Amino acid sequence: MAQRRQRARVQGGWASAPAAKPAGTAASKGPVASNLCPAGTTPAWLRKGQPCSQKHFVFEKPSEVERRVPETGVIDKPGVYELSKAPTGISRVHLVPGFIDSQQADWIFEQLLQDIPWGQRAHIRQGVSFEEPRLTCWYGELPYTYSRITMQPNPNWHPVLNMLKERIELFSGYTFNSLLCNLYRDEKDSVDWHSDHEPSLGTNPVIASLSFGATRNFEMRKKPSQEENGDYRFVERLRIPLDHGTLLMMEGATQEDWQHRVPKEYHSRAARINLTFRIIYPEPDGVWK
Ligand SMILES: O=C(O)CCC(=O)C(=O)O
Repeated sequence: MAQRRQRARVQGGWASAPAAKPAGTAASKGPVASNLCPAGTTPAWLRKGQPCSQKHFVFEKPSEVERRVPETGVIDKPGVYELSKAPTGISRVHLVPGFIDSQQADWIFEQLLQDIPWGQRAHIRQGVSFEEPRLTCWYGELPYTYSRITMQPNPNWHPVLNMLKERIELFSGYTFNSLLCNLYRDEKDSVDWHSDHEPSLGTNPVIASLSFGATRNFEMRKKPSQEENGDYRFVERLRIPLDHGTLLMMEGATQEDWQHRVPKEYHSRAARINLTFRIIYPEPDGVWK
């Protein structure tokens, strides 16, 4: 992909040579008082001594240095990737394509598509209500609040979800108690930039994300430093295509230092299910507000 770049404006302009000072002024005592270009300012293409009736370019230092937009990195091979070490700590993802083999994944996808009680939630932003561009369902003993939506506790785990949770626990060594399911019905469904950093997830949350169905791009961008004042133009970016049966683990400072999204696609896409297993901690009084 061609690299986009932010060009600095080169400041300067076409200027006339300084006009000769009238006789009788202090400057007129100098060696030359004429409309010839002053020594040192004569452009190369003007013959020495040629009247300086033409304008020439006066260069001024650029006000900002050229900054390149870093190229988006792609993670599409199995492995553990350290994304960054700062500011909060190590951010790490672990990509496991084929965690569920494709035949099993086909069957699981169909079961979940049919059996999960999918629903469309609405957000209220600045007094305006709008529906999320995807369907969701929450499982867990505790409620989950994100973007001012509260998903009520739902302890009725589907047996297929229980089986998947156990497989991921065996693989990762973590014990998950909650699950947010997302159904992207087609290319128009998406989730916007966000981090999974709600207080109920604790510090350095571990998220295990399992995908079924159509491949969609999971995009990540590093949060800008304080000096950048929320400007994301020059931050590091990553693209991770998540396909049928792929597991992606996010760990360490990933939620603190990075954001992620699944953008809409321009070309048609079939349905995709994403399961994000999480660990939710109860508040001391047992209720998350
Ligand atoms: O669908 C995905 O891969 C990501 C879902 C997600 O970002 C979330 O549930 O917080």
